Amino acid sequence: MLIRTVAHEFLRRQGLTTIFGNPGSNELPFLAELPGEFRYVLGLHEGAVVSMADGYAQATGRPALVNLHAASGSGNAMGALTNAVYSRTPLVLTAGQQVRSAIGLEAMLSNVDAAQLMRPLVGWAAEPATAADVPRSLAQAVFEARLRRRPSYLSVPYDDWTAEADANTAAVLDRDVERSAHPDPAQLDRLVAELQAARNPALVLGGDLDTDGLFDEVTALAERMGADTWGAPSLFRLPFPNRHPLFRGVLPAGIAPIAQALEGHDLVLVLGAPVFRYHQHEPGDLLPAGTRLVQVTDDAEAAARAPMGRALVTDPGAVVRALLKALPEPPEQPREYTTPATPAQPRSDDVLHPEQVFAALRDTQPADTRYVVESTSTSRAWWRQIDLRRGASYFWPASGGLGFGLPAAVGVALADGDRPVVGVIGDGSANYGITALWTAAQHRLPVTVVLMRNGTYGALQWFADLLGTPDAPGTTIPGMDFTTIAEGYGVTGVQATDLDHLRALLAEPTDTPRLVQVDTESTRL
Ligand code: TPP
Repeated sequence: MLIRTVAHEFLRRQGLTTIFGNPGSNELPFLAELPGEFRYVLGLHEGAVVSMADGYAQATGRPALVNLHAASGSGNAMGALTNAVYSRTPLVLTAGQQVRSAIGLEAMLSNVDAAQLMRPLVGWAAEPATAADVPRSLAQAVFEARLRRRPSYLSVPYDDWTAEADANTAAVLDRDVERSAHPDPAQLDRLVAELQAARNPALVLGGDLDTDGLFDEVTALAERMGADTWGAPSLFRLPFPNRHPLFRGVLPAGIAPIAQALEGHDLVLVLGAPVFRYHQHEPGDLLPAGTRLVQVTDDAEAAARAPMGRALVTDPGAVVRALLKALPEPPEQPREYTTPATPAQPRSDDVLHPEQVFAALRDTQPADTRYVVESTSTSRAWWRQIDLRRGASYFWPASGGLGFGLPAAVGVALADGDRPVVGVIGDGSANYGITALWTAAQHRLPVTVVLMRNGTYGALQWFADLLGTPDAPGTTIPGMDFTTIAEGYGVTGVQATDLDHLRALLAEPTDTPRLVQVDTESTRL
């Protein structure tokens, strides 16, 4: 199937079969082979095209589709677009672009920076990075226009339309996005019916739920459903007790491993998370064959850009509470938290395995400790050992940009003196936020920084294996002593000499900042 065929079918399913346009050469491949029910309404200047579409959309109460010619046609449309912006008309503007290989050399009719041209007026503008992403981007343009009630704009290189589409590209055909300020009773009834009809539903929970204080309520929901429960990939807050018997872990951040993890589930309910925050490129099917996905989020942009599934854009907390009311209560069962595995051992005696460090934290720190974690290659070890049973216990750099951890640990400690705060910080990461130690010292904050010194950018070494680039430079960082750096900022710095020493250090409560440096084995994610 061609990309064009998928796009036409998507537009047909969305009821966008009337195209208002004024064409040029770049648009012809999109307009070719239009299915019979499409109608093309030709306007003789783009201002008239946009205003016709604006009137049509306002009178039908639905989005309208506009097709413009490259930069010149888009430019001509701008004056008329100002009306659509202030009437909040959901116009979906598409424009033809030169073929990809000709944009950089500015062949005639290249729209040099297409998205930027339109940005002051439209709510969302883009040009897909690859042909395979055209159908999803078109869907995003449609949903953005609907959700924001503002025109959106998509520029498409014309050679994309005749590229071959794969099965993942076609997943967009089944997409739909609905929005309501409060969950609509009909939407809720449908969701409850879907959950009850599902043979083996799964829950995927995102960081937003913890931000919204829903930790206990989503735990009750998982128990009510008896559902296998995952943390969303690239999880920045933990919304569920990680040793709960229903917890299956944090989903890996690759396409193929997510589909593998969700195998056997006919319905996946994603609450308070994007679908999905992938990281490493591990291509594969988006979902197991036959698995349906429903996303509930108040992040309209995340709903609009997802590659698959149905989305309800509404308050996830209200949906959780409504589901708790609607789903029957199962017989009460004692909650038996799972026991962590025995920590892995290091290969040499002069370092600790990260799992030993995390087990030491688990055993020595009070149960209500808050952790800010920026130690990138140790996340598997972390989840294998730690035991977090309360909300607002875990904070992680949500974009993957280092430099959050150490300063955020200081911020968390400043916010609330009632709960102990531990920063778990890699020796690479520490350098991006090290000056926060000075602030901690000045405010005499009772924060503990556990500095994991493995002498490497471990996560990059993991990536080097994945990408087949083992000779890339810049992944080792020997020769740093954070105890003396800490002292320089006025923070007590101690080196843990072995596991017993580390445990003894951590067992001592502190009312001032301290940095505990521990030499660790470089492990893979
Ligand atoms: N610069 C910023 C601001 N953010 C980034 N994510 C990177 C660079 C790339 N990066 C990702 S992980 C990483 C780097 C440099 C290594 C971090 O090393 P460390 O904190 O020691 O953790 P390890 O991977 O060794 O566990």
